[in-house]
Formats: sequence, C-alpha cells, structure tokens
Amino acid sequence: QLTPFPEGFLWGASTSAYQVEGAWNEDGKGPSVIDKASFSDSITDFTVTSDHYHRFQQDVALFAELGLKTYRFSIAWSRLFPQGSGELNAEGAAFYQRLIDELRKHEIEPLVTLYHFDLPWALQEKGGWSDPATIDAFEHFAKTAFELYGDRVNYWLTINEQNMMILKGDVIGTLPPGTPDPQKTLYQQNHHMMLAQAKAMIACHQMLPQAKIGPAPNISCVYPASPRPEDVLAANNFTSIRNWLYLDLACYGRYNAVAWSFMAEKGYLPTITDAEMAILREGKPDFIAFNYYASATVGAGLPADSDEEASRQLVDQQLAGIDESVYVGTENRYLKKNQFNWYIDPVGFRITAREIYDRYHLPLIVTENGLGAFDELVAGNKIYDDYRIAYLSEHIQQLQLAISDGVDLFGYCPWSAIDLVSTHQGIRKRYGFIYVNRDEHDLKDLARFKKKSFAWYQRVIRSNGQN
Ligand code: BGP
Repeated sequence: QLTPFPEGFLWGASTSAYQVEGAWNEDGKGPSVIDKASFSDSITDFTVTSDHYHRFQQDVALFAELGLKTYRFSIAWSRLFPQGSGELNAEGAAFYQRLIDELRKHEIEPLVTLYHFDLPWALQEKGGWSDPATIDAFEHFAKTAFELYGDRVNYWLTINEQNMMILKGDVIGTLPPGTPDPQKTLYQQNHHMMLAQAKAMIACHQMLPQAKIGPAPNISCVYPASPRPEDVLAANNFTSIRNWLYLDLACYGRYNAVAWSFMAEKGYLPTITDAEMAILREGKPDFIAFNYYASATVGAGLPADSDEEASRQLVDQQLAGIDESVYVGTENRYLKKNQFNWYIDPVGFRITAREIYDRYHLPLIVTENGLGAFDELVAGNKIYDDYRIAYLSEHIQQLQLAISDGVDLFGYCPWSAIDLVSTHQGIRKRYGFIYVNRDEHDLKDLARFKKKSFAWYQRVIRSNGQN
C-alpha cells in the first residue's frame, strides 16, 4: 500500500548563484573562487551563465507556471560582501530582496542556501577555510542574511555539499594548488566549515525562532563490490567517510568513529578543541537536506592475480576522493549510466532516504536530483526530453516508496529549475525544465523555452505526485 505524498509537500526545483545568475562583476559583486578558477576552454565560463540576474522576473513567472511550491537558490556571498566580510554591498543585498519578493508574490516558498561553492576570493587569498577567520566571516554573512531576509524566508541551508568540497578539494573545494599534505589540510578545513555551520544554526535559532535550517550534503548509496566480507567492510568504511562523517558532526556534534580512525591511521586528524566540540554539539539542524544523483560500488583491493582487478576502477564522481589504497571503485553491471557516465539508480535513492532517516530521525528534503543530458533543440523551440522524465519519474516513485516505508520527507527539489552551467561540463550538460537558448561560447538570445519535462512536472505537482 502506497502512502500519498503529504499535504503541503514542497515540490520544488533548485539552482545555485554562480551557475545561473551571471552578472559576475555587476553592482559591486566581488569575485569568488569560481570567478578565479581556470576551467577548460572548451566549456563556457561563469560570467553570463543563464543571465538569471537580469531575467529573474521572467524566470520566476515560469517557475510559478510550473507550479513550484518552493524554489531553492543560493546567495552569492561576494554579492553581499565583496571582500567576504566588512561592509555590506547594498546593491547586491537588494537583488535577493527583489528575488524573494517576486517568489512570495507568486506564493513560492524560498529555500535559501547560504553558501554553494562560491567562497569570496578575498577570503581565499587569506587562506580560505584553512583560516579560522573564515568561520567568523561566514557567521557574520549568515547573520546578515537572516537579518535581511529572515522575515520572508522560513527554510535555510547552510553549506551545499560540504562533503564534495572535501572529497574533491582540488576541484570544487578551496584547497590552494600545491598545498603540502592536502588531505590533512582538507580535514582541517572541514572542521572549520563544520564550526561555521554550527554557528550559523545557533544564530538562526536565536534570531529566527520560526525558521528552520539544515545541512545539504551529497549522499550517495554505497554498495559492496561482492558479498566478500572484505568488500562489505570496505563499502561500510567508505560510507562512513563519504557520508556519515558530515552528518554525524552536523546532527550529533561528534566525529564518526570509523571516519575518525581512518583519519588517525592516515595522519589526517584535524586540530580540535573541547570548546569547538561544544559548539558542534550546540548547533543542531531542524532537518536534513540531501542531494542524490547516483550510487557508488566499492570493494577492498583484490589479490594481484585476480581477473576481477581490471573491472575495478574509479567510475564516477560518487567515488571522488576515494583512497585507492583502502577502497577500489568498481563497475555495477546491474545499473545503466547516463551520457556523462553517472549511474542511474532510483532504488538507491529509496535506500539512501531510509538510511539517513534511520540514523538521524529528522525530517528530510531532497535538494538535488536530476539528469544531466545533451538536450536537442527541435524546430526552433521544442525539447523532447523523455529521458529526463523517465529519470525523474522513477526517482519520484522510489521517493513515494520511501515515504511508505515511514520516512518523514517534506520536499523534493530536482536539479535544476532552469538550464544552467554545469560545474565541469558547461552548458552542454543540461538539467533544467526550462531550456536556455545559448551554446558554450555563443550567447544567442538566451531565450527561455519550456521542455517536455516542464508540462510533465507541472502535472506531477498538480496531482501531488502522480506520474
Ligand atoms: C552538485 C552540485 C551542483 C551541480 C550538480 C550537478 O554536486 O551541488 O552545483 O553542479 O552537482 O553536477 P554537474 O554540474 O557536475 O553535472
């Protein structure tokens, strides 16, 4: 017997500031680490992206037509504070006032991520998350956002995919190139980010008693490569290091024991104090948001003469940061992959939701899930993205099964509301319900076209989950 999606379920969709806004240096915005990063010349940069900064009214009207109950977006920290801290940039602050007003006008609940990969460059120059001063800067930024927007924002997310920033520290994280002892540095940065998050959660509860706040890690379902006990152990270890380390700290204010012993063995332990641990215990989330795209399959290393060895390799981003001396990523022959080599695993989505809920007993919301694909524009303005509909539909069905299993789930925000620039593959890797008419280097007219998935998702929302 299937349990229906709850009344008032937050059907939504997501974006992030640096991937959708453009206007990278307008109205006083300071540069972020994204603006200073070097990406391959073959893909688009982040200067204009989908030009949402100038077209947000049109976009919000489309979101309203889509029927979104909530819209997840992030605040570009360096729009509010071009230097990361110090003086507020009023023009940058005003942009999010207008965006939130527009959403409220259309009765769309804003779901605001404070920080989505785009650390202000001025802070990075001083050491980024290695510098404890960045913790204070984040706390100040968060408090300012609560002050500015708290009367109209009920749901806040602290840091997007902190675990991926650590696991892929040299790519989307803030690890300066050439850092000696990179892993140790990253786990110290992680500790600082955890403190920053805890302080933001404490401040939110003090300043906005009616609001709710939570973390937003990327949680992947991890399978063992075989029933061999060593493989099961390896998968279990990897789950702790990839997933639970972050949520145990966020929810319980303590280090996951398995992850801790891994860090100790490798010499990665951060420096921590009792006072800091007290802050981590005090800062508690009201809910857990998680991003889910795919599962990962890992095993222990095999004997050199094994013929299985060849199939053991790193296969996708879900295995980022994997330590091959400890774990080996493997193919999963039971699953299909998307055009970008990510496994498609709807059942893993149900498993993941159940695991998180069982561990933490907090309400859950999905803040990313979706299919990146090469969309084809047909007859000037049509996009027949049946593959995206299939992906989302299967995932929504598994979500309903998770609810039927007893998981307290209050929202689902696929990635992405509108086409935006993918972090590593440019605009060619599209996720949106709304097509943005541009190529990697040719901005064309940036017109918006509704994809086939738009009408499909509209029906899903209207019927509260029938698809
Ligand atoms: C998540 C990020 C998003 C988005 C998404 C898709 O990790 O939070 O910002 O980029 O993944 O990833 P990609 O753009 O690499 O396909």
